[in-house]
Amino acid sequence: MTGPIVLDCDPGLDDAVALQYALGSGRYDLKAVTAVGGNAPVEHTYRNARALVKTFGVADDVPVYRGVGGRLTRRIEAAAAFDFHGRTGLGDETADDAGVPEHAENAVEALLRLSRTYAGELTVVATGPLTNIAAALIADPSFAERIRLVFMGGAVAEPGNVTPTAEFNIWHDPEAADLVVASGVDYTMVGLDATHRARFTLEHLARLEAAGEPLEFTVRLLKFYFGSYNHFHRAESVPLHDPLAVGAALDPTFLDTAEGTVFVECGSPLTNGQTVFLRKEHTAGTSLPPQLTERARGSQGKVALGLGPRDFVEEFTSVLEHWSR
Ligand SMILES: [Ca+2]
Repeated sequence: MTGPIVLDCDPGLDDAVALQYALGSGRYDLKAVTAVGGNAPVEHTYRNARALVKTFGVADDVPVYRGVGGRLTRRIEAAAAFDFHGRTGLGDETADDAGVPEHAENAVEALLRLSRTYAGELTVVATGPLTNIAAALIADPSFAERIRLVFMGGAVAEPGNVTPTAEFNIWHDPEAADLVVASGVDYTMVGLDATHRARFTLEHLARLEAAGEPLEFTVRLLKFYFGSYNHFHRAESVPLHDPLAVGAALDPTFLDTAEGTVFVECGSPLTNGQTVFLRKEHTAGTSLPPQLTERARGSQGKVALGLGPRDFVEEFTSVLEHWSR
């Protein structure tokens, strides 16, 4: 069982099944879902998140908070991923959020409050751009000392998925991401080096289809995801980006990680949003400028460089196969 946890997400097809996985496993003490703009603008992701807790039967148990909207990064045009995640952000689904409570408290306020209630225990799993997390750190830098952060995003040796060097979540708000990894927060970056290897295949999908009615919604989401992925990347299987980050928050053996420092490129039109990883053991010998070397000494985290010994895709499929609400 995890300690208290918040899912900060931008649903988003893989955010949706990541949430369902967390609920289905029964091992996540989910205190809240916070919505952030990314795959779709925050108006959509907030509605989608509320529709998802309703669909998954936890609308009375798991409050959903709206992100602050906008991004720290103002230099480049906001870009949602409607072409990949569909017109609502959830494929062709109509997000039915009727009756799900709305809260005056926003996502940043909720994150800060929960970080105080569960100081030193709270895990935040971020599966969208890091805008909400950065906004919480700006409002209260000591937020960094009270939480553990596991985020899906970035790439080290793997090419990017939105530009040749940048992964979508980081590229969408690079300044936010850089602020977060420089904040001193205890973080684990689950980027494309790991998620591109967590491949959910048509055989896995067939197992969920065999479960029938309880998984019809999930199977529709995953089929849309397969369709988008095949259209854009010519692949016959899909990476479980966001679910893997949720899985790793509970069991780090899903990942192969290394310790070190992440820097986010925020100045180059070519490599904007690229994550640059300096391994801990290379910190002393680096020829980076002194201010970056100093930062490397002061803010280190874990970065997934591949998959670990435990098979996450099997775990994910097996949890969802047994889904019932
Ligand atoms: Ca996401």
